[in-house]
Amino acid sequence: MEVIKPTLFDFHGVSMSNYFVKNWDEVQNFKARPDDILIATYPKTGTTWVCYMLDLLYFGQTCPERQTSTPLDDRVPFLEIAKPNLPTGKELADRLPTTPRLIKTHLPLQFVPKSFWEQNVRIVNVLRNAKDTAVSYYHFCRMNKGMPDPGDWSTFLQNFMEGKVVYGSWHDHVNGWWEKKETYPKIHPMFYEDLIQDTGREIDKLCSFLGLSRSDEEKKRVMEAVQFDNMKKNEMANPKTPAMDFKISPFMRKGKVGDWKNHFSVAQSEQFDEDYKKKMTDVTLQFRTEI
Ligand code: PPS
Repeated sequence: MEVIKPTLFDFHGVSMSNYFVKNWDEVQNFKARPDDILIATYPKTGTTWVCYMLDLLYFGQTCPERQTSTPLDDRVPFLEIAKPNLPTGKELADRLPTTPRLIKTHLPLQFVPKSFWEQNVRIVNVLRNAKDTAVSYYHFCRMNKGMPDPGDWSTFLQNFMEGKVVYGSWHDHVNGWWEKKETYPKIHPMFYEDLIQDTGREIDKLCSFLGLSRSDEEKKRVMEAVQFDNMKKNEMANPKTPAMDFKISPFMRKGKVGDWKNHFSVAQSEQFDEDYKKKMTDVTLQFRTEI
């Protein structure tokens, strides 16, 4: 069935589109388990990268056939997604046979089902600088019929700054998750830029957050598999749906820090920085826009 290009609407104060809120009640009533791991991110910040990393760290050795038999999207369901004629993310999560269950979400903090907090679930929060996120999001909306029409780059950028994109304001999303860490210590932030700079170090930190002991050899294997070029070639490790037109833009597009410089004009960059300063006042949260 053809996917109808969705529109944006205000949903409890956040811009959303139908496929991500259609299953709202079911999602809100999701029953998390204490050993679940939630990967919580704003879109386009490295979610798929970290999902794959986690899947390999947990199941790469014990269940290698999973790597070739099951697409990553089914191994790590997208909790709130509800697309026509497909199982919902919530159904896929309920059906997961693994322990732990790896579950991904792009929900802003205030929309996360309460059972995750009640069960004291460990959360990996992936973060990426706003400029590269905006660029990646723009190309994703261009190629994905499941996302609202982005318009041209300057229109999209303006909307991104105003939070008029699916999942709302990057600034609010990121600030919300960052602040939560103060009262909920089981959140592990991972910066995309750090991952690019030293994947091995970030895998070590992730393992220590999760209490996982993995041999150097195993971690090396994971590091190799999650490299951009290897993931790009691996059809099971990144999304592929009829809604996505890779001729317009691949999902694994560039995987770089600083691609924003190829998109932002000087005036756009200055305006963005001005706006950013007003919204991002917590000095403990620093992003790198180049490395
Ligand atoms: S989504 O659709 O919101 O889940 O997208 P998400 O996975 O969060 O982000 C997609 C961007 O992450 C890049 N990516 C990677 N970069 C470096 N190395 C690896 N292994 C990797 N895997 C995914 C992907 O290319 C998208 O970024 P851009 O800038 O568009 O290339």
